[in-house]
Amino acid sequence: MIWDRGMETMDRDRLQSLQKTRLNWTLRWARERLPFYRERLQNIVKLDERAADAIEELPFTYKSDLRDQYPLGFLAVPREEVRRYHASSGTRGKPTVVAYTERDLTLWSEVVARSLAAAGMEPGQTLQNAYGYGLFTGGLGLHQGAERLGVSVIPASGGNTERQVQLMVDLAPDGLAATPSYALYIAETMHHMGISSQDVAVKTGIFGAEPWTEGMREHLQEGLGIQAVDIYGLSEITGPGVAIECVEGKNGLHVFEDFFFVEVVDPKTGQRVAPGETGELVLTTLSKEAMPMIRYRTGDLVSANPEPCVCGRTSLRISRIHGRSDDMLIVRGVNVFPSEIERVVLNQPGVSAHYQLAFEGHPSRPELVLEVEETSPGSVDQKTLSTHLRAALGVHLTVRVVEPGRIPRSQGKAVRVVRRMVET
Ligand code: DLL
Repeated sequence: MIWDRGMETMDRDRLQSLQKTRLNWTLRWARERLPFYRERLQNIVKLDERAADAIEELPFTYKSDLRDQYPLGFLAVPREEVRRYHASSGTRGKPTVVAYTERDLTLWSEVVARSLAAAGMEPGQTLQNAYGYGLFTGGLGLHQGAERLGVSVIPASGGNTERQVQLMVDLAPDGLAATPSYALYIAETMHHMGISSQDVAVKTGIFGAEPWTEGMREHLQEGLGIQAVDIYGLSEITGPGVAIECVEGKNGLHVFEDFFFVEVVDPKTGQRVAPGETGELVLTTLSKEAMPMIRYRTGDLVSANPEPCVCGRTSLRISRIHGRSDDMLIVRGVNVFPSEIERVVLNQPGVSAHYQLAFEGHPSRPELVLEVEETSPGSVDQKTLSTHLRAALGVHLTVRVVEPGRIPRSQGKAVRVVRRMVET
């Protein structure tokens, strides 16, 4: 179902003209209200006819700028106009606080409502929301968007997984929203409780907030008996609902371009890359009042696809997030993304979908160890797994097979890489 057909299927010329108007509004708003942007955008008065090209002249905004302005240096409205605050988890350093006006919350609900509809949810259905409620944008973000769509919400939040499964049996939700790693844990818990996918009504999975692979999608679809789509977003831009796959295509995430302006740039040079080429996603908000963001460097690596989609939406699609530039691991000089490792692990028979990467040994010569779980004693063919990893990554990785249940289960964003270095 298309929630806002007018906007979501608008022809590209009209969309671009709308973007131009909104870009100019955002520029004016940011310059008038934020010393940070006033200084940076001094010489830029108005973007011309070719606004989408002219924006390339503007400087980028980095996560470090938000940190430097902590807590509220990017707040463009008086405090009394703020209706909500959220914060990033801060796993990679100082957290960043984000703020929303009432209008920002309404627009956010709108994009989440569109997202849920794209995923296959319909008014009158029920969503179990297993994203964490609190400062994280996942819980409340999905919640308000579901209500906007006319979907009833079970605000289960993350954790308490057996009760989560019981709620799925008792209240028969049609959709489950969670991180893919937590959905995996829910599926496993169902299995342990003797509950099969036939005992629950869930048909739609809305999974995101962390990287995941096609292999993981197949695994989750099979385990839970659902159709699973990928949802993307980030606190600095709004939260979940910046982009989502449609259930018809499941091939790239539609960005809601009437609210977010998309660029994909070479992370080193900052120059735009061609459609289909991988680069860093850069986003500009087009309607945000409380915290407008201009050319925000997300750190997320994607490629853009401007081709029309089977679902009828006309928006640009971005590929699944290949990973973040700062998730990249360097193993003996070779760049490796955890998601590449996941792809190999999930193709390997006898290995569970839970895995973890650990840096071990002395800090001067750390060794990266991949820990995988066997599904039953002796089920993992370690040699074949090592060979496949080497072929895919171009570097040898030590594999350690552990017994089922040994790898910590995720209840939110999975911690894929741990450090167990010995200081001597
Ligand atoms: O994770 C918002 C969200 C909540 C998205 C629920 C989807 C569902 P942050 O905590 O600010 O916001 O983290 C944002 O998470 O820059 C990506 O690196 C990563 N991320 C988010 N969605 C995906 C996804 C939320 N679908 C950061 N695939 C982003 C891969 C994702 N990574």
